Amino acid sequence: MKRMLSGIKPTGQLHLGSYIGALRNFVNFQDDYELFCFIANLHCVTFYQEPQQLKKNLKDSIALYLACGLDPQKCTIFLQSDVPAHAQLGWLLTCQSYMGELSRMTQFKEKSAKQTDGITAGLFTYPSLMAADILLYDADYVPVGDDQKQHVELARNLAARFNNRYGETFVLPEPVTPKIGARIMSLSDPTKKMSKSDGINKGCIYLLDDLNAARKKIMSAVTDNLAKINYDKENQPGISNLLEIMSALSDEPIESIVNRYQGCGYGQLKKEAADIVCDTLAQIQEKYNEVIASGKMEEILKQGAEKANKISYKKLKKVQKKMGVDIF
Ligand code: ATP
Ligand code: LTN
Repeated sequence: MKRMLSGIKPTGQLHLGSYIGALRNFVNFQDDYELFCFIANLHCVTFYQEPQQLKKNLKDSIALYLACGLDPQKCTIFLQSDVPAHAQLGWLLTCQSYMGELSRMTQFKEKSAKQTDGITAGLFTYPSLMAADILLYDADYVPVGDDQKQHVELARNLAARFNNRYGETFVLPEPVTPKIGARIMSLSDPTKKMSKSDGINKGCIYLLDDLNAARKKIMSAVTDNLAKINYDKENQPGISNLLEIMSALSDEPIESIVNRYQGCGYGQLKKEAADIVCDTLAQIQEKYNEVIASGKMEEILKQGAEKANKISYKKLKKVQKKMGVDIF
């Protein structure tokens, strides 16, 4: 069975973009791959996080992993900081990474441009830690949204560089992005990615949003004045985004939705989109409440970390031996 690994970095609450672009696909993959899913809490602290809020976001995202259908019997779920090999290999791979390649990372350029109170070294070296997350487990595939593809490609380059220098050590990973929904756009500005950095903005639907609030966000989504329903990302980004959301959540092909809506108004399309989104949120939220009440999260993470520690420690030792830092 091929191995697959992915992580989510809950610096805020998880939203519809992270669900459609990533989380939902992890659930579909867990039957066919040996899947590792972790919460990237070390990645969260590249800029200041209020500690109590961070704790809450981390707990919520584990509960949401389970609520969305990840099954601890089928996949390994853990917290990154419970597995020390991530930070250890992260350092060794930072030492294989060049300033030039890290400076070219789009996410670094975007996030550092927005940062007003100091850019941390962690924000800069973050992709080397992400490479360690992936390479420790010999993951063949890494399911991510569009914005993370470049980081997975860097992990692949670092793996190849290491193998060349020290001999065959790492599997070269491949990013896997969904055909529909790899980049869900903001409802208030469909030229930008839906993102939790939108805060309480109308552009982002959080998985734990009140259903009425979520419905209002869809009903007030920015569209255009062309008065036709087409999938045309360039000229009709708002309508195309709603079509992608509907198609991803209902599994109905985009063309079929477009055909059903010929001659209809945007209000009708938005209403169906809102119904589909609210149904999805309602199901997730019901399960989320059950998971929180069950009190099982701690044990699930403990078992996940045990398995992850075994695999990753072995890999770390192998790397240290090859590099000559381990002497006996
Ligand atoms: P944000 O930009 O909202 O801060 P992020 O990408 O930094 O989000 P995560 O919550 O860790 O942080 O993202 C988890 C996964 O969801 C990643 O694989 C990412 O590519 C994907 N993802 C995030 N936003 C979107 C989006 N708008 N559309 C599709 N996929 C997304
Ligand atoms: N960088 C990712 C989260 C992340 C990840 C990973 C994803 C950290 N380590 C390893 C896939 C594989 C993000 O910001 N969404």
